[in-house]
Amino acid sequence: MRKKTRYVLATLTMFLMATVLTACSSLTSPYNPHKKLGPQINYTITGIDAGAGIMASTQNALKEYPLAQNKWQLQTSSTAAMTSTLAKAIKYKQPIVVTGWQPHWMFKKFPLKFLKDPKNVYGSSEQIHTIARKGLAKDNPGAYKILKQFHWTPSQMSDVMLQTNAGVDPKVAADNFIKKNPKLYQEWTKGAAKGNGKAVKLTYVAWDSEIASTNVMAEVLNKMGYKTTIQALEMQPMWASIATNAADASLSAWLPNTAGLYLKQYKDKIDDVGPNLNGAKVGLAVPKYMKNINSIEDLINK
Ligand code: PBE
Repeated sequence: MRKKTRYVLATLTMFLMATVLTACSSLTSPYNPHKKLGPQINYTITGIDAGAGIMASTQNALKEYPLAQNKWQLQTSSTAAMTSTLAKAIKYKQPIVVTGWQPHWMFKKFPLKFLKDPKNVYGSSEQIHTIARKGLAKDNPGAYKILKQFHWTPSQMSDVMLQTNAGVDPKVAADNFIKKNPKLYQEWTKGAAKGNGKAVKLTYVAWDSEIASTNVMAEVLNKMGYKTTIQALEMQPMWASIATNAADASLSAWLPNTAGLYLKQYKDKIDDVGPNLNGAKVGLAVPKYMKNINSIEDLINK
């Protein structure tokens, strides 16, 4: 009897060790389409900073699909930590699910695809809007006109982002872009009054996309004779800065979905100038080598 107990214990220990070892090694193994995805990545979606709209949307996705009920969780980190984890995973062809958005250089640098979102939790297409304080149109019509006329494409924005990602100072990258695109500069500034040293204060959230747009706008305004300052803030204070007239404008409003709650909250206190970029997108993304994972529903089913 004792011998038998010892035997059972030994077998159990070996079994446990083997399980732990497989569990550990599977976390660093290449993606295996013949095994369930969840256990291969500890049911974890790699996210970014807690305040981002994409994190709130992903919490909704956890409920709606229902991922949370199936052990899935969202890990908070930062854009920088997320993209570096992503780079490592891709290097070794490992499975990974991230919060992804476009425009962003991650889609240029890595072979990524968005997962289909049949429940439309992330909204179909996003725009980035420019918002201004109420009264800017009246107090500073020249700057307002330029803000209103500022519009560009995801690939133009990516041009600036890729420069800064390669280490170019954002201001220099913005300048390079304006020099390369004189026609755009003309469109944006057409019919607008010169600044003659008039101050403009822009606030932004320090996402790569808004570092790009805000620096370009600041350079454009400065070339037109305005004296522009830019200030990076978290998302909530950024919206508040416009609503309370502490700043003149911001080019950082991802709508209608990502920052939808803020627009709802501040609707009557800000001037929604309109989109500065169409065709933005927000969702969950995986590397293209995860061929059988194409929809958020596959996270549970496959
Ligand atoms: N983003 C980039 C932001 C907006 C811009 C998608 C990470 C967000 O989730 O709020």
